[in-house]
Amino acid sequence: MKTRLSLFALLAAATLAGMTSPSALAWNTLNGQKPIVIAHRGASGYLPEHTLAAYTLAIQQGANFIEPDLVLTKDGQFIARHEPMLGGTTDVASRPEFAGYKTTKVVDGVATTDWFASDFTLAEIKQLRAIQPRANRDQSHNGLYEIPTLDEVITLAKTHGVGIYPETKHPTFHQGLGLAMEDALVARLHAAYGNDRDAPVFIQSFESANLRYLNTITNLKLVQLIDADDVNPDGSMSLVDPYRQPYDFIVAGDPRTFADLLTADGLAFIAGYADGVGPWKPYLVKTVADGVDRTGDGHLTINDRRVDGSTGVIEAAHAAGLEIHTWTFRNDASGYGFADPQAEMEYYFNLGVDGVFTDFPDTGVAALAAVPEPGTYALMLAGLGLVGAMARRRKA
Ligand SMILES: [Ca+2]
Ligand SMILES: [Ca+2]
Repeated sequence: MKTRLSLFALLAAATLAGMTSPSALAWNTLNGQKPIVIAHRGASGYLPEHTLAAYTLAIQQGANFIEPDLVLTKDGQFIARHEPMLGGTTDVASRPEFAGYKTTKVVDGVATTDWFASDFTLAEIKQLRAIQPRANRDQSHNGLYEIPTLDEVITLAKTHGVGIYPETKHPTFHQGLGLAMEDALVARLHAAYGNDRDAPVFIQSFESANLRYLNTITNLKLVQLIDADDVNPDGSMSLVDPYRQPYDFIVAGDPRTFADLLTADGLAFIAGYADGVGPWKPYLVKTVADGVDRTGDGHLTINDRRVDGSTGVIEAAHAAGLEIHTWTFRNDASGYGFADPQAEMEYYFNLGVDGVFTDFPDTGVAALAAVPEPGTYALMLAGLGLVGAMARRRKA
């Protein structure tokens, strides 16, 4: 008995001295820090996306970062919208005064007929109200909220002490309209946060050239997003235009696909200008077809595949010195192989991602809380060691 107690004390001492695996004492992330929960377009699962109301709810739910996607108005003002088109997320279609603004533009090679933010002044944008774009989500807040500017989002984030994670949307498209995003964005962010790598700011983009340019004008952290068109029935990634490669690569004649950017060479390229990489989540987790009908609908589809650990992308990104933030986690549409959206995020946290984008920040926060804090085991052993030592002392 005495020997066993001493063993506990020894183990505890060894653990505290860091002699055991460092992974038991720190998060499995790039720098051993706790992962972050990024509110994707705000708490967009609950309220119309990219509104101050949706961002505020995300902050109340415990998100570490709020995400404004950015497009430019005719008068060069940044507003938070997922697309340069306004038809899907605002009430513009029901505003006869703006009927004449409906037009066709080519966005990343695709002819698109809609109302475009770049044809509206900020004053006109402020007359619109946000709507919930997903039919399966709560429509009762439609028509209540304005479209926020970047400055309004920054003020909100700084007031509440959370970070911001702005995305430059379609920079090549904007450039073609004579609306360059990068210098203006950096000027705004430096004014608010300073030119500081440790500021609570990540700038993200699906394009590469604009991030490479940003790297020459700011120390703020940059993240290369990695897209795909779909996942094939065999679990492999489907790469079809315009989701096949960064649009600036198409313009420049660079043949590399998004998948190519996740190879060792691709990650080394990204590490030359960015601090992190943001792949769509199916790039990160292996799935296996094992004949089990997990959805119980009598058919075997990609949704029935069993998840089987890391594809190696997380480890390769970390080896290249890159943080890895993945997307998008949704309570009303969990990913292949997962029925429970919280369990899905826990799985990714356990694999070592540095952050997750979710429309439901409360579920993200719950998932993170459900993953055992590193060091818990060491503290438990230390506690047992202490109890053992006290027991021995009483006996003596
Ligand atoms: Ca985004
Ligand atoms: Ca099934």
